[in-house]
Amino acid sequence: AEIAVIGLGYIGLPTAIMFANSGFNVTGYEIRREVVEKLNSGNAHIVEPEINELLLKALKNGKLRATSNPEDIKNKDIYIICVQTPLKEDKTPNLEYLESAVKTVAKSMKKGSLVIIESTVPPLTTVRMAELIESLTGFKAGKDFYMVHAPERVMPGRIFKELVYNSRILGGITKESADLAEILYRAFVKGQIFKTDSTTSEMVKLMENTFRDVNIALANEFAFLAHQYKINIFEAIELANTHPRVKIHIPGIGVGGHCLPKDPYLLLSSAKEDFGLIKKAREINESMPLMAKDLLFEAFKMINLPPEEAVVTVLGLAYKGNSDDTRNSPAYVFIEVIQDDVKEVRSYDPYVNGTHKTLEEAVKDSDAIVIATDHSQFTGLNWEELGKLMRNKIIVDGRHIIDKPPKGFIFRGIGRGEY
Ligand code: SAJ
Repeated sequence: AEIAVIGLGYIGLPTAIMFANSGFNVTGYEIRREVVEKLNSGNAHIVEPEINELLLKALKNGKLRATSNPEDIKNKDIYIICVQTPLKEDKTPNLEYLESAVKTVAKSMKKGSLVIIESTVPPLTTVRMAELIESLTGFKAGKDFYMVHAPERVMPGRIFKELVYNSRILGGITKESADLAEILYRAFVKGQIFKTDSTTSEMVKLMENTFRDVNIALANEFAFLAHQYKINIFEAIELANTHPRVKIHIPGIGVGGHCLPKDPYLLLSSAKEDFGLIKKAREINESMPLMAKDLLFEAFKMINLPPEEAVVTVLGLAYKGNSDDTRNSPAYVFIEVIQDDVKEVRSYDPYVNGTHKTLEEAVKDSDAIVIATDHSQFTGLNWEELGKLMRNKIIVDGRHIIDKPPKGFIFRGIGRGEY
């Protein structure tokens, strides 16, 4: 069967590569021409273990080709849509990329095509997109074409493993649609495959990330309380988690990435009413950079340092540890909320370009270090040595990198109320 993958980003490209290396003829459609050129010459535009080797293999075998020309994806048997579904300024879903991809597919497809949406979408979207295709083609959904929502569930950094071993949800607009998609994904999926209707699978995907977001918000609220009761929340969480049915998440400076900050809003967006819990959790998580700011300014006060004279070094810009991904990273939100109040904000990240190339340069003569990402490189640092380079010695730990506060420092940390 011939496959077209629409959108060659973090999900589309690995998916296209997997199908190509499973023997399918895959055409990857991407509107960014520079990405298409790069890919066809064997260079992936995203960082992910194994991606370049697997891409080269697919290209060498003639199984994969990228294109910006819609003519190249005419009359395919299968269309897999992997475009982004971001939020607008007002936090409502921006479905313009999805709609434009669906319109491109409607112009290209034939009778009998299977159309799959892998993008995370608000509940009811797949059914609506099937109606859009019906209106543009005159085809009847479930009879002249098949449609499925097949949400991706992979974690950046582990994509090629998780594509194979994670279990998968396939939500068909008809049972036959889901059955066809199951045959397709079995080409490389070794995990379990569960079939359902498309609105259920849309909910499942959004519930997974909302579950994580709400749980992190709860941990963050516990951390907030720990400062008032003067205890170390990490000790308390460890003890609570010895209960067989309790698994508290990790509090921190914020929740970033492409999914967790937006999916709870997508989940609510098709509903007329809700209870408010999910929105409140988002508010809590979005406010965490401000909590880090309060801790920093509390430390300034202790040494009578006027904030407008302070030089602050942020360690870590990526949204999570050992990653170069900065999408919605709380580190940038933190920088934004302090930069007008302090003299200078510097940054250092081993995977991302910050203001300084080395850690030593970044901390030299600065007054405070704020840890915003849990890179493994930051765990074993010799803080006392680094402290010698600094003008004042303040550390604000936003990611629980430091367990025992280093000597000679004023130490503040999210959830560390025991000082
Ligand atoms: N974080 C915390 N405390 C925690 C866990 C995470 O503050 O206890 C923060 C992280 O530092 C980071 C953010 O949350 O800033 C998100 O990180 P993450 O590791 O939770 O998730 P992502 O965004 O990398 O990937 C998630 C995954 N979803 C779930 O674990 C339910 C992944 O499986 C999904 O495929 C992905 O979203 C997606 O694409 O939807």
